[in-house]
Amino acid sequence: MWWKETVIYQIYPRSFQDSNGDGIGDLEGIRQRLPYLKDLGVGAIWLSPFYKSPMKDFGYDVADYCDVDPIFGTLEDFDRLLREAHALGLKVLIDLVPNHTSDQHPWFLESRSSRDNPKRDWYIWKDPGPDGGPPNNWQSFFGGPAWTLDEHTGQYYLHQFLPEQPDLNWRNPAVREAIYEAMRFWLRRGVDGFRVDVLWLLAEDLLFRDEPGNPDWRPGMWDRGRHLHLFTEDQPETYAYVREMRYVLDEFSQPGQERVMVGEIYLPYPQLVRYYQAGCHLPFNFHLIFRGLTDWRPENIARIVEEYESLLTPWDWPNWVLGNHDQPRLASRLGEAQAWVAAMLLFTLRGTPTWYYGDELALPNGEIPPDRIQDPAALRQKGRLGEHGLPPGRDPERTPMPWDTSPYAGFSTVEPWLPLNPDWPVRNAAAQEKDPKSMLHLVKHLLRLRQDPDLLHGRYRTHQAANGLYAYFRGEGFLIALNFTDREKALDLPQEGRVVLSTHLDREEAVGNTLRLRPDEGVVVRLG
Ligand code: ISL
Ligand code: CA
Repeated sequence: MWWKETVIYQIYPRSFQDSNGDGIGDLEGIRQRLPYLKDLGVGAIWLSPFYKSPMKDFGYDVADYCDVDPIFGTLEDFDRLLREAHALGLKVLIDLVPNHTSDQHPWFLESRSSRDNPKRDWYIWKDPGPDGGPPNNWQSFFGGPAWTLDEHTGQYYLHQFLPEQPDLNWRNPAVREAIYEAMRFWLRRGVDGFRVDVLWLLAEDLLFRDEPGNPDWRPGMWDRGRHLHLFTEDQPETYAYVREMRYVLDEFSQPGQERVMVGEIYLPYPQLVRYYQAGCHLPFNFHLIFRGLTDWRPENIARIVEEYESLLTPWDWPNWVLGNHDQPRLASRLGEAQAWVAAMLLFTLRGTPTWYYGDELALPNGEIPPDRIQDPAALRQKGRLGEHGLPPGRDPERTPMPWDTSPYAGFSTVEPWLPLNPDWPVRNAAAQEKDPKSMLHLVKHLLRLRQDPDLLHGRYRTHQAANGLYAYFRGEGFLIALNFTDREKALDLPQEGRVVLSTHLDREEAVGNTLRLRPDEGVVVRLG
């Protein structure tokens, strides 16, 4: 099945390629860069939202599910992009944002117009609490209460994100059918599936109970962390909604042409894997991001891999992620040398990897002057969404793709919406293309190598995870050895083999019973 053998490449449309000189990336820009993606060797692209939107959360506030925002182009531009991607053999996934709409969506404008409007029940309205304040203690992801009072009708509406992103009422079958119709609109056009935004937040507790306090919360951490989310996350009803979405996808699926659902789900493994059973093809596994990159040691990474592998049934296909538009850049979290090692890890684990645009250049977090901050989450609460002394907000990981040394790095002809990485004159795709020892070339080599059936489908088995070294087998044919340190290491091999790829891109050679690894080196060994 294609989605088990592909690599998904995430594009943040605002930041990939501007084609009309307004400093903001667009669909036509993405189309022009398809050859780069084909040459890189990825098999699918996922586009973050490009729907009509007031852009309060840069497209995650949708005002029309069935149209393209003029900033990004037109429906014709989308059709052309899809057609050309398909002609190159690239699948296209789009972002579905079903949990909430924009407050400017016609559904919400109707819903808020009066208490007896037929669309009133399309959103979640509640009377004020006994003290006249919000109905309960739920907090939004972006700071402050998850409730905003609508003066005109005297009730509060729920928003897990910005007040400009009211939550739809998923218990209402008419709401569900409306979202499914939007899915069909894009499936008919030919999209290969959806990355579904905040899939684990679709339903909330029907009794609207207060959430219990989080004993680990400290002042300075984000508001959302004040409570344990027993009543706003991963409610049992959600599984039924996931199943219904899967039925919609299956209406349009044929063998070899499955339309797939990739779910954004930040949950512990035992809860995460239940989404497979509900019908989600690939519930995003973010554990490397939130437990791995924060504690980059072989013992820890091996535990993250083994726990996951042990919970999957033969029907569940694994997947791995190292970065996205909500998380600091990989290269800034691990340092460049270990980012290369991490790339080798991601592309040699069992399962479908998702790669974030620019990480193939080891793009670092952008430096955003205070007067250029764009992210609403950063503007509303100090610190970042996830603490750890990380830079404020999500702009640093959303800076424009540096293509070459022409003005504005070939991204645009004017100053881009976010600043370029300061080192763009040397760190850009053209420069790395010319340098056979660049990270770009490492990624290309890895993507070609992983076409081998053992790397695609062979089972995973840990060989060693200690002493700064992580080594594992894939199928019968491969051993991958990763040096997590900046010191030389040696590893005993069970049998002889051949180094077929080093992260240093400078050796291919036979190895005997001892494999020597240089500082920050990862290698793929073909056994036998
Ligand atoms: O980044 C996070 C966890 O480390 C979250 O706070 C993240 O914002 C959340 O998981 C939801 O993300 C998704 O929905 C948001 C949107 O702002 C994000 O960009 C999107 O990925 C609301 O639609
Ligand atoms: Ca543009």
